[in-house]
Amino acid sequence: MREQLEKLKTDALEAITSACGIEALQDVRVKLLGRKGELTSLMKGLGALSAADRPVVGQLVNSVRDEIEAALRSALVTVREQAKLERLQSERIDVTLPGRFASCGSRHPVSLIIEEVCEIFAGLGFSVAEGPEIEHDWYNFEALNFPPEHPARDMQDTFFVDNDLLLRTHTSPVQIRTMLKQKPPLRIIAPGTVYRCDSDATHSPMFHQIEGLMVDTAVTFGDLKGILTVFTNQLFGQKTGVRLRPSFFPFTEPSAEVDIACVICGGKGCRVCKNSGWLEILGAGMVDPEVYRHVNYETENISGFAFGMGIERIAMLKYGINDMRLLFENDVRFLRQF
Ligand code: 2NL
Repeated sequence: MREQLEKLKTDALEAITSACGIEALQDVRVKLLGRKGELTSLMKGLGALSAADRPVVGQLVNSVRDEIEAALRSALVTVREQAKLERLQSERIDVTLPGRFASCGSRHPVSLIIEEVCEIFAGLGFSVAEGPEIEHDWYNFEALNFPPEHPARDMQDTFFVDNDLLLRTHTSPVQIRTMLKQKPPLRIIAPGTVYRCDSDATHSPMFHQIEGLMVDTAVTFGDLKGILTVFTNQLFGQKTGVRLRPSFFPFTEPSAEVDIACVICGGKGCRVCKNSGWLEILGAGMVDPEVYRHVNYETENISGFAFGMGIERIAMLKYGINDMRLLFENDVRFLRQF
């Protein structure tokens, strides 16, 4: 029996060493130590031994069983470690690879200026008004006192959809529509896309404008100058110089161009201001009574001013953009800078 035990031990340890994998080790355990296992059967034979041999062989069986159990335990640890190493190897990631970037959009400089101008005028009590981009001749020209033969009405300057319909050439029709719906007092600004049949290095057939209108019982040219000075100071800085020059528009009388001291040279004269020290940024004036007549306002007791500005020009001056085409190419490398 002693020899049988020795052989069983040697075979068992070899089986444990050569078993690969957790399942194979489990099979070995069952084959040796299970209810019908080899060692278990041997232990059942102990009863047949003499009373003298029984404790000695019994001890031997116990020590063989302990040895086999220890060998199984350590083999299991090794196999588990191996399995873990293999898993880590197969799941290995290269942390030095560059990541996948989620690219983020940004606001267009034209949108940024529209937003900023609307904010400034909101602070002065103006609300935003909007209207259609395809307009009737009446809202775009007739109501604004453009004479029938005015050059702006020419096919060469305006995109006509048909005889009466056109792409609006300014946002003034929005103000005409508002005045037809609403009686004074009125304080609105109208931002939006406008179209003119013109395309070269400094003109785009599609561009953006903001116009403003204030009508009340006693609005003066002084109010116009005050409001527009507050506006230019907020947009370009508190110390920006402002001046008004006489001008002409069919829809205002008197009319003026508004200049600011050149934001590039501060008024000394440079290429951007063509050595004048001034930049034209707005057109404005007191609303012509002829416009009030078209929208059925009582001309006797009311007065008001209106103004208009091109957004692309303001964006170029404010952000130091030297070519207007950059605003329409939508190159993300350009747009991301704002
Ligand atoms: C400019 C000049 C201007 C207006 C727009 C206006 C609108 C109504 C009545 C009277 Cl409904 N005037 N708008 C007035 C003066 C100038 O725009 O240079 N725009 C880019």
